Amino acid sequence: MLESGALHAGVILHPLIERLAQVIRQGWQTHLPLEPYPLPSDLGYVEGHLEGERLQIRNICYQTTHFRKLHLELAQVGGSLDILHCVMFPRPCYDLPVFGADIVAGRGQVSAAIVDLSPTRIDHSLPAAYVDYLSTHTPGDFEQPRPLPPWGDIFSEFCLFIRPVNEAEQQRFVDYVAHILDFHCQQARTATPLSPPLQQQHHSQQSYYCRQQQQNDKTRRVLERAFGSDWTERYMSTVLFDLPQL
Ligand code: BLA
Repeated sequence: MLESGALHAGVILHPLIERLAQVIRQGWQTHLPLEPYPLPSDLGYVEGHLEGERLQIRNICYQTTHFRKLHLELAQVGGSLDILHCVMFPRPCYDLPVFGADIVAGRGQVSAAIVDLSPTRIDHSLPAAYVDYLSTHTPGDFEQPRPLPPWGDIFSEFCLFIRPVNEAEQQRFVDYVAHILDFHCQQARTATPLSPPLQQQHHSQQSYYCRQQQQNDKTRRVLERAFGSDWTERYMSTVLFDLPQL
């Protein structure tokens, strides 16, 4: 495995993506007892062609006692579009939200940076410790907040979705993600299993989260242009947003 966040030997991604990938991997390695996650063997590193441009994807995946899947994906389309995608899916037997982050950078400009701890409770609430932490560790104002798409009803009231306008905002985004990731890993380490009826509820909320994310047409379109619709459907439903098992 490559040691840096690099996609492939010699391929450099947008600096914000390289920085965040490093923060995420460091956070996982510091706080969580990582075990390998068996990805379909042909989907760890994939390459396709998008309108003549190469689309490369690298997946880094682990599991732990509390997380069914920790997934970091780095992608580059030709020289023009760099993507970081990260989801930490808890096992549905724990009262833990879904950590998710996405960065899309095109031609040096970051168009989207999003991070959230998304509720898995049936009433869409977050555990009190999360509400306390997120209410008291706000990231500050950003110049260009972005509206959520219709499928974004899965996100919490604390979701941060912006177009960072300069280096200072990019760094503030990375620092914020680092803080909430550390907090989340610490919370997870002490989580104890829910009663079976509650596990069932968390299971169905996680399934809803995955079904909604699969409706992101912007992700689907990039993948379809490079790999076709059958491959994209399989990839989105088995690698990006597979439904949890009970
Ligand atoms: C937006 N995601 C996007 C966009 C692209 C991708 C091209 C449009 C950028 C923009 O509107 O500025 C592409 N994202 C990808 C691809 C992958 C990816 C190809 O992850 C993977 C291979 N998306 C997620 C996760 C979240 C997420 C985990 O995968 C949030 C936790 C959010 N991406 C997200 C949102 C948008 C987006 C909310 C904006 C969608 C919109 O405005 O319609």
